[in-house]
Amino acid sequence: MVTTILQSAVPMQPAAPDEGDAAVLERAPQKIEPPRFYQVVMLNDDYTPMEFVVMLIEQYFGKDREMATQIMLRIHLDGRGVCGVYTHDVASTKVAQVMDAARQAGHPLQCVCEPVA
Ligand code: TYC
Repeated sequence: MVTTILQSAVPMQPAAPDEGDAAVLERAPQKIEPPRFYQVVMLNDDYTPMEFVVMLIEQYFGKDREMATQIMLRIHLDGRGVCGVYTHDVASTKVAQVMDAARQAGHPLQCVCEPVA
């Protein structure tokens, strides 16, 4: 047995706690990216009622009626508008919730999330 031969040829010293077979892994330099944020953008269409869009913006983006109406009008006039800025998880959940609510109500509203530049 290898252990026996080694033990008899070289008297073994008890290993210090951090020696012996222990390997020290050096930490690789980490690239830490700043957290990214995503904006939920609602797109205009010719069929979804204005009142329904205002209601969605109030309900899912926490805006009061006046702000929700301004955002809705911006979307109506410009073709798209930002409803809020969130982490990726939250933004994509809101997109799914808004699209669900629109489909349930039979409207073709489209909503996307995109990284903030
Ligand atoms: N353009 C729609 C209308 O005239 C209103 C609307 C606004 C629809 C915003 C979608 O994301 C939207 N009824």
